[in-house]
Amino acid sequence: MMWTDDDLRTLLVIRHFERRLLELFDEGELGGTTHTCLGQEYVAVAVAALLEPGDVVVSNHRGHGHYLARYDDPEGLLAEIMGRSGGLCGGVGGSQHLHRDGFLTSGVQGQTLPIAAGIALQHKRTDAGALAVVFMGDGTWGEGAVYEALNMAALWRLPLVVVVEHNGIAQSTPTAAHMAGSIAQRSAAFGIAHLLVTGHDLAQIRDRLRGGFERARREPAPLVVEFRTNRLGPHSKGDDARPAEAVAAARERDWGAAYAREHPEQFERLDRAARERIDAVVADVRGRPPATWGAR
Ligand SMILES: Cc1ncc(C[n+]2csc(CCOP(=O)(O)OP(=O)(O)O)c2C)c(N)n1
Repeated sequence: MMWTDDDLRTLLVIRHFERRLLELFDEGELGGTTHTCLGQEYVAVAVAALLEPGDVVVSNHRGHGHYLARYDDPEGLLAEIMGRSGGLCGGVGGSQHLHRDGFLTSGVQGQTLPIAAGIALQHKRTDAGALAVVFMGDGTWGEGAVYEALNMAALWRLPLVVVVEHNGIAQSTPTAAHMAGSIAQRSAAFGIAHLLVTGHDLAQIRDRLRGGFERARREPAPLVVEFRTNRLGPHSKGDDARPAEAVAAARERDWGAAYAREHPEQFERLDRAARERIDAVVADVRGRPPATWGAR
C-alpha cells in the first residue's frame, strides 16, 4: 500500500485539523459541541476522488473530513466553527450545519437521507449524470425516515449513493445492541445494490467503488456503500464510553499507525507539514474578529 503525496497530505490535514479542534475545545475556544472523524478520514478522501463537480454531498454531524476532502478549506471551516470572520456560513452554522455549493450538512440524524433523495430526484430531472452522495453512521439506520427515503430512491431509481460509516458504535451504543439484521440485508429488502469496504487502502477502495458510482450515475440507481471503519476518538469531545481495551484496539487498527510503520519518511514529512499548516490556520483564525451575519 503506497499513497500519493496528495492523498496523504489531505488525510493528515484532516487529522491535524480534528486533533486541534479537540484541543481548542479543551481550551474553551469553541462553543457548542464538535464531532471529529479521527480514524475515519480515509472514507472521505477515498470518496472525494470519485465525485464530479456537479455532485452534491450531504453530510452529518461528523462532516469536517467530508468538507476538507472536497474543498481543502481549513481556514473557512475553522472560522465557521469558531464563529470568526471568514466563516463558511457567517458563523451561524457551526460544526454541524455547513453549506456551500454542492455541500450541505445537518446534525439531525436521519434528516439527511430524505434531503439527499430530493436532490437526487432533481438531478435525475435536470442534470443527468450528477449524484447525491450522503454520509451517515450505522446508528442512524435506526431512524424511520431512512427507510421512507430508501423506498423512494429505489422506486424512482434515483442517482443516490448512501455511504455508511459503520464504526461499530453510535455515541455509546454498540451496533450489536441497536441493529437487527444488517445494512446489506436492509438494502437488499429494497432491491438496492450494496458494496462492502473493509480495508483502508485508498486505491483498492476506489477500484472497488468506481463501477458502482458509474452505474448509480448512468442508470441511474441508488447504491449503498458500507465502510467497516474505526472511530479513533470520542463520540464528540471527552465522552468516550468505551472500555480502555476497545480504545487501544481502535488505535491498533488505525490507518495512520499502519501507514506510518510502512512509509516512515513520507509519513513524517507530510505529517510535519500538515501540523504546521493547521497551526498557522489556528493562529490566523484566532486573531480574527467575530463573524457578523445579517440578511443576505
Ligand atoms: C434525531 C437525532 N437524534 C439524536 C441525536 C443525537 N446524536 C448525535 S450523533 C448520535 C449517534 C449517531 O450514531 P451513528 O449514526 O452511528 O454515527 P457516528 O456518531 O457513529 O458517526 C446521536 C444519537 C441527533 N443528533 N439527532
